[in-house]
Amino acid sequence: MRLWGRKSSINVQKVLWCLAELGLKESKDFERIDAGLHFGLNRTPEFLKLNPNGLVPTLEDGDITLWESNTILRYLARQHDQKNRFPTDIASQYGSEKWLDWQLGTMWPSLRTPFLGLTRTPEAERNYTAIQKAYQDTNKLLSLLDQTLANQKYCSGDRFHIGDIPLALCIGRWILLHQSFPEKTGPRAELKNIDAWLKRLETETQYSEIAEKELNIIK
Ligand SMILES: N[C@@H](CCC(=O)N[C@@H](CS)C(=O)NCC(=O)O)C(=O)O
Repeated sequence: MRLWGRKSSINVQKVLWCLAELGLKESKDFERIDAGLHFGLNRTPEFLKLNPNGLVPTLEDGDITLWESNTILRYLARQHDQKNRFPTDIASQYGSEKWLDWQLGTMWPSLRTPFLGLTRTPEAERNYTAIQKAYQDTNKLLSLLDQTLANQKYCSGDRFHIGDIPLALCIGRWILLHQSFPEKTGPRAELKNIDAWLKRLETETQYSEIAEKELNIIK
């Protein structure tokens, strides 16, 4: 397998975390090539043949080439989960699917405004009103996940699943954004079930190995 993508990308981190859960190791079980941002490579004709979007992550596995990080997680769980790390019963599987789509279609569109605004946009071009509004909207959205986690340990039941991966990485950014720019984001909602779930991820999964400890700010 060959994974294209820089380690600082949230979407590449999703894939690296999943590979780690499956016990697959860089250099031994898969090769990783730094691509994106200052590493470049992702706009070359060769790369665009693999992924016409010119984005990372992109995964090659034999004849199969995949992009879209959440799809890559689904593929890895289906194709490379030899030790039943992720439950395959229908309720767990589709419980997880639901949150994968929610992360991509609902939560990230809200959180990406403060994330890109505060970490990738030059100060003079930032729209602080939009940044704060979107951060506060994300607070409300995350209370939905918090309610689910009041009754179960993980997003799709009592076992960790691929759906937890994108959620936790986004929530890590949501926490770091508030820590780094509290006056720009406004208050961060106190969501105790999410806090407990993050602690669980730290002790029961590879989360701490992958999670960013500080915001990766590119000016
Ligand atoms: N929906 C895509 C989004 C991929 C994406 O936006 N990737 C970003 C990094 S997180 C990228 O490649 N940006 C261009 C770059 O890094 O040069 C996915 O989930 O994989």
